[in-house]
Amino acid sequence: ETSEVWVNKSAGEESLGVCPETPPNLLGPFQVELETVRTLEDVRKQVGPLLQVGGRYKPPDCISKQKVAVIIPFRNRHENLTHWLYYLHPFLQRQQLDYGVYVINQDGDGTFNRAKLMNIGYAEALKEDDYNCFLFSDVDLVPLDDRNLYRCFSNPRHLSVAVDKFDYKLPYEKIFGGVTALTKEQFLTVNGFSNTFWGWGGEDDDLYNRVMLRIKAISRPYAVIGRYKMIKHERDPHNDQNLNNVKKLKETTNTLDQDGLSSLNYTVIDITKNMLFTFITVDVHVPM
Ligand code: UDH
Repeated sequence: ETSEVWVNKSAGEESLGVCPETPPNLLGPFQVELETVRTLEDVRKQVGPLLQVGGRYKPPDCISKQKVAVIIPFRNRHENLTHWLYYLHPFLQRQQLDYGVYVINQDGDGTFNRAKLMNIGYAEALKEDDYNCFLFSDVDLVPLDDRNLYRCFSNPRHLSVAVDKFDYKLPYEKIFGGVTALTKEQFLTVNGFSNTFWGWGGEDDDLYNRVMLRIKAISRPYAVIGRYKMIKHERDPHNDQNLNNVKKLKETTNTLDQDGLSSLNYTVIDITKNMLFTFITVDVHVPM
């Protein structure tokens, strides 16, 4: 009898259907309040019992077609991260996503390199599981409508189209920063991000150039759905605007093949998993 019960259980699991195209329990627009000081303990209470170590989740009642690695570039923004986790775990779960959250923490106080951290997140997540979709998100962007699906589409997707800081409008038509989603195949096709944009600016426009050169189209949600609050923060140290990056943007055609996933090198210093995320500290080899 015992074995029969066991067989039924696993058979039951295997007979789960594919998740519906439109998740059934979305809220649409929801309230986001970022004034309250929150702790990781508050977040743990909020996220529900189904989250697995390392910030992993699978919907209990259906099979997700995509496996999404959420990659967050990070250094010293712990308060932002707590808000992000507080809203995003329930959001991703309402969307019935099979996902993992990877926070890629740049070690030391050398010049920040957002794009290289994204490439590292891609590489490290793939060492853990067969992710087929990569959702890249700044730590300070909290979505305001859960119909904005954190999954991949037939073209590389720009999700953060209507941010409060920019008056809920695109600040310029080609913007491709903030939150983006690319399938594994799309990301490989563009050779990932450039690794050589040090300091603030340009790396997201370079990714846009890569996408336009190789894939020729992007997708976006409607602005009424792609709404965000940006968590207020001071300009970080060691991430000054780098005017050299503007010049580099003219060179994407020539640099795309040599500079990206194909040339990525870094050193993992530490990997720590807690209930809410996988925290990977890396030496990005800041040039002297
Ligand atoms: N980030 C960190 N730590 C840092 C720098 C950047 O975690 O020290 C990450 C974080 O995920 C952040 C993302 O990189 O959301 C983008 O960096 P950013 O916040 O500097 O870029 P953003 O455009 O803000 O959000 C710019 C600072 C405001 C000055 C506006 C001038 N145009």
